[in-house]
This record gives sequence, C-alpha cells and structure tokens, in this order.
Amino acid sequence: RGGLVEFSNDVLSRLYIMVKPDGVQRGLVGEIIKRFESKGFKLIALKLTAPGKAHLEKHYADLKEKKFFPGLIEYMTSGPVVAMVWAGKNVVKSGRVLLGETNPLTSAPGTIRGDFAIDIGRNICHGSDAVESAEHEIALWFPEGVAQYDRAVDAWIYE
Ligand code: IDP
Ligand code: MG
Repeated sequence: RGGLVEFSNDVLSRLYIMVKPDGVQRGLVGEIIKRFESKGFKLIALKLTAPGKAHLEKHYADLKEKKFFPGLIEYMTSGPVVAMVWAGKNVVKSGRVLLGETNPLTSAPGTIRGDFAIDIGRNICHGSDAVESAEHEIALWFPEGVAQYDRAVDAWIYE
C-alpha cells in the first residue's frame, strides 16, 4: 500500500495543500494538518517556504486574467506558506470537501474555510481542484520529490 501507482479520482491519489500566509500568521498550520491527518490521509511532503512572485504567478497561472490576480499574488507573497502533499483514496475530492468552498462565508461549518475564515481573499488554505492540477502543483512546489513509505495503520483505515 505504500506505492501510489495510479492517479485517478477513485483510487490512491495525491493532493497539494498549502496553508496561505494568513493561515500561517493566524497559527492555523497545526489545525489544518490535524484535519487531514485525523481523516486518515498520509503526509508525504511538508515544508515552510516563501518562494516569491514568479513562482506564485506560475502556481496561479490559470487566473492571470482575473482582476483580483495582482492582489492575489501580493497576498500570497506577504509571508511564508506551508506546502504539503497528502496521499490517499480519493484525496483530491475529499480534500476539497474538508477545505470548503472558495468563499468562506458560504462554506459549511466543519470545513476549514467555513470554520476559520470570512473573506474570499483571505481564505487561509489552498487545495488542488483536480488530480491533474494536483500533480502539476506537486511538481512545481516539490521538485525535490516526495516521500514514499509504508504505514502500518493503513490496514486499519482501508478495507
Ligand atoms: P480555490 O482556491 O477554491 O480553488 P480559485 O477559484 O482557484 O479558488 O481561486 C484561487 C484563489 O484566488 C482563492 O482561493 C482566493 O484566495 C482567490 N480568489 C478567488 N476569487 C477571488 C475574488 O473574487 N476576489 C479575491 N480573491 C479571489
Ligand atoms: Mg483553485
């Protein structure tokens, strides 16, 4: 079970999660990690990093025509972020549910954004929106690669 050989939605897949600068400043790193950890997903990469404008423009390249783009890049470069990769069954879809909607005000209580944020431009945490974008983001943020290890507890999480 340690190897992640398939990357489609219903089987083992990988998700890029990033605590944004406001989440780091507000002391929510542990809380966000805890939710993915206690759900049962496996942490395979983690770092605190502040890569700068060009890197964030690549990360959000699909939004560059939006009028909020300059403000988004300014926000995302306003302090360090915590980048991580989580692995597990259907982790992209499930992770987006844990995260909540883009707008925290309409995110359900119990979700990360629903519980800890108010404004769309300060929504504390990023999560990839698809298996393909997750793989793209993992390559961008972790060119050094991610860990591969077996977890004995997986036998108690997966049937
Ligand atoms: P997502 O983070 O839920 O996937 P996206 O549409 O991919 O949402 O947008 C990326 C990020 O851009 C959002 O998380 C949010 O920080 C920011 N953003 C999106 N829409 C707006 C907006 O209308 N005003 C300000 N910031 C926005
Ligand atoms: Mg997105």
